[in-house]
Amino acid sequence: MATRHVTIIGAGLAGALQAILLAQRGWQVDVFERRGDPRRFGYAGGRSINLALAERGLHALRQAGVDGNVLQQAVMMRGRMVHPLGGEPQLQRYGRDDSEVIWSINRGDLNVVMLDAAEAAGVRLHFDRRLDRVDFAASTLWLRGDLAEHEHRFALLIGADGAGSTLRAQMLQRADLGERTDWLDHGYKELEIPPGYDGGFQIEPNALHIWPRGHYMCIALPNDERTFTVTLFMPHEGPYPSFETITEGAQALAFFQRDFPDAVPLIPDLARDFDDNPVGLLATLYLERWHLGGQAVLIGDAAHAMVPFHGQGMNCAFEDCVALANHLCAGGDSAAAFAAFEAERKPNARAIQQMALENYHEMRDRVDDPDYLLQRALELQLQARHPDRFIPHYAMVTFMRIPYATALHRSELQRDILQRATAGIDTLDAVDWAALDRDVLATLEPLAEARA
Ligand code: FAD
Ligand code: E0Q
Repeated sequence: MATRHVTIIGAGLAGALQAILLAQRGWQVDVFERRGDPRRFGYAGGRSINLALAERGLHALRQAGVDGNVLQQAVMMRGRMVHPLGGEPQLQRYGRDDSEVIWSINRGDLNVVMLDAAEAAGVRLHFDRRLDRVDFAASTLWLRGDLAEHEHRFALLIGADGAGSTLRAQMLQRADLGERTDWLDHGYKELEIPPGYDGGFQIEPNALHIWPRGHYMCIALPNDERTFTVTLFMPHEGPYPSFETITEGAQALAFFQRDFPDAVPLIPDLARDFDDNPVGLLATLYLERWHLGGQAVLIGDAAHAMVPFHGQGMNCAFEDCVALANHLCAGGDSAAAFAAFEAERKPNARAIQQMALENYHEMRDRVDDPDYLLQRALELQLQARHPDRFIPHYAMVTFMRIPYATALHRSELQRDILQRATAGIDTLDAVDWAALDRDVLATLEPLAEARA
């Protein structure tokens, strides 16, 4: 078959992986990236930002053959270390054992591993090239970079240019994509925990740390250079504490001394980090249509940005890449491939967007609540009793690759079961196991993908 050409906008997480997967299957791939080459100039900003990589994303990296190089630089996270105000931190394991864990990976390191693999697979990477506009009728686009304008003819366009996608804006000028953005009224700020005096991690490395405080929270993920990236999430506006009432480093320090006292000695440059780093915005982006005929399609955040509270945005974007490569290589024309891709992925993106919103409430307000802990303990018991039917919500999202929509549907059924079983009781000793087993068998079909 003749060589097929594709042009990808964005060499971030989704763009780089999509490029590898198509080049490995014989496609000629050009990728245009607004920023400079992170392998030459360091990753944008130079700050260490990390992400949680889970089974969905890891499986996609396996398809591209880069999982080994990525995991080498990752830090295992066994669970959530919850830091209550005035109490001792407690580890809540994510899974049943160390086969059920997630990985903290530096965004820049991950990008560099994938860019190297893309080049090795024959991808042509063009840095300092920002998409400016597209003429779909003439199959031509224009990029800016190095103080000049560059013209490029394309056959197929894939938009992996993130939540603020320029390609999406250009597609919107041609067609109504049914776009809607729901801004979250909370934002975030990143801070850093450096290594201790001995050069080691200052707190437990193999965990995702959370300081839940009701309407706001902090989290910290480990980096392999023995630092942690701390993220404070809180409302933009409104009464103290908010980004409106805490605007500078000195105020942030006083706020941390009040609400996160155990974190203060860990973050020596807290006030300066707070002043230097911007407040990040968070939103959910819904699109009715992800493609323009057979010419252009959106993937990752460009198609379905979500709030970060389930740690699944990148994982979902990586699943998109595998799905799109499969549809494009299935033999039909590109319009059919894009339509099939959208039909497969849109319901699943919607499902994880919803679960991500729900997880914010859970993380900031419920993880240190006795009722929540009772339900988590009961989930584990039910999984042990019915391993093929009852799989905890977190495990379906994080350790399995069943469609997100299936995970959401089963989670809703399970939530009802848990509520029926724990109504009016405060210890597992009081559970009516015979009735509960009947409820599970009647409510949940067996799941073929389940692991005993
Ligand atoms: P991006 O990673 O944003 O990449 C887009 C690329 O396109 C960039 O390189 C950009 O420079 C380039 N670009 C943009 N415009 C143009 C243009 N006009 N021309 C050329 N290039 C352009 N996900 C997880 O799975 N786990 C987590 O733990 C997690 N934590 C998160 C924490 C926070 C605070 C946030 C905000 C997000 C988090 N996410 C997490 C989500 C994750 O960051 C995104 O889902 C992921 O980066 C999406 O990848 P992408 O390739 O679609 O977009
Ligand atoms: C994970 C791993 C930004 C972020 C990333 C995450 C998670 C959370 C809370 C946040 C969800 C969880 N979680 O612990 O349930 O599993 O990625 Cl805030």
